[in-house]
Amino acid sequence: MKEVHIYTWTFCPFCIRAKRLLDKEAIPYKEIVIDGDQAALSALKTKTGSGSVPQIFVGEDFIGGCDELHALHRDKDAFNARFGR
Ligand SMILES: N[C@@H](CCC(=O)N[C@@H](CS)C(=O)NCC(=O)O)C(=O)O
Repeated sequence: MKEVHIYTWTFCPFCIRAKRLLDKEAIPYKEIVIDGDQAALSALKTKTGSGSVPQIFVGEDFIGGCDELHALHRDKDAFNARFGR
């Protein structure tokens, strides 16, 4: 399985919800908390086009945020394929 990274703010409900789904699916991930780090958020926006958190990556592939993760999860085969399992 490729390494999963999730960029978050500590008190972001979308981040908590996204992590809950990854936990439920037993997908290990590395969390990068960027509370108050505008430079980090701005760098993410340049890279992905999104200026919100969470931002989820599988390897170098950008999955999206919480909504995209849950939409992907509705198709189990696509979800598992995307996470390489
Ligand atoms: N549709 C996004 C919404 C995420 C979102 O709105 N996150 C808030 C924090 S809880 C945020 O980043 N707000 C700052 C902004 O949108 O500029 C998702 O599903 O991840």
